[in-house]
Amino acid sequence: MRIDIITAVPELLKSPFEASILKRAIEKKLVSVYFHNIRDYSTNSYNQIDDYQFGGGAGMVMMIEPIDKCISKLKSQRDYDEIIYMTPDGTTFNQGAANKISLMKNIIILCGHYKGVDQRVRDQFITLEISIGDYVLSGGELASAIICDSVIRLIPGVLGNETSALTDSHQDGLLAPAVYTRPSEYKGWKVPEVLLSGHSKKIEEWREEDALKRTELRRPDLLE
Ligand code: 6GU
Repeated sequence: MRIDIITAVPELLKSPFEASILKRAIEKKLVSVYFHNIRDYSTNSYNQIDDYQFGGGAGMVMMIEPIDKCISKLKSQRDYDEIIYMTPDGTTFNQGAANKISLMKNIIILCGHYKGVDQRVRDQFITLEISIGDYVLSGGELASAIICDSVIRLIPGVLGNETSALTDSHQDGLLAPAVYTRPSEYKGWKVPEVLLSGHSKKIEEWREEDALKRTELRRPDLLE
């Protein structure tokens, strides 16, 4: 998979890809991530990428021309499955969307800033608009890092144990059950007996029950 990220603030975005699981996925060539600084596509001598909005009002708007130049160049080099715009008024991201994106070959992610981008960018180039929740961030950069993290860890070979992504919270519509490790007793606090029993069918039943109980308690909306 190839991910091209277009941003005005690449510094805000790079470090998550330089450590841990994402770094290893890139090193193993299971994914390639390229950062494109929108300022490099500015067409005037001030490196301007935003301007006042027509009709007046507070906040700058990202101009169409630098974004057009960047997206058009990328599109001339390969086909893209989706051109995604990160915006608080997009469709709320979830595990289902992550699963779907993880199957794609090439995607572009455009990070909005300021008041957002000129509407014509959205009308002409964008195929998918994503929000990560009902709150406002100062830009799409951190949101796009979240999308990339959730998508990249689903690519086969990225996680050491292939099955572990399948047992995540949300992957089957339920929250994940509680987990424990050694010691089996600490300051008198015990691990549930069944997990120490070696009885795999009973353990599986306990986990299913715990997942359901947790979901009812914490996220009843998921069961509707
Ligand atoms: Cl994708 N961008 C911004 N700026 N704020 C957000 C968001 C995205 N998702 C939730 N809040």
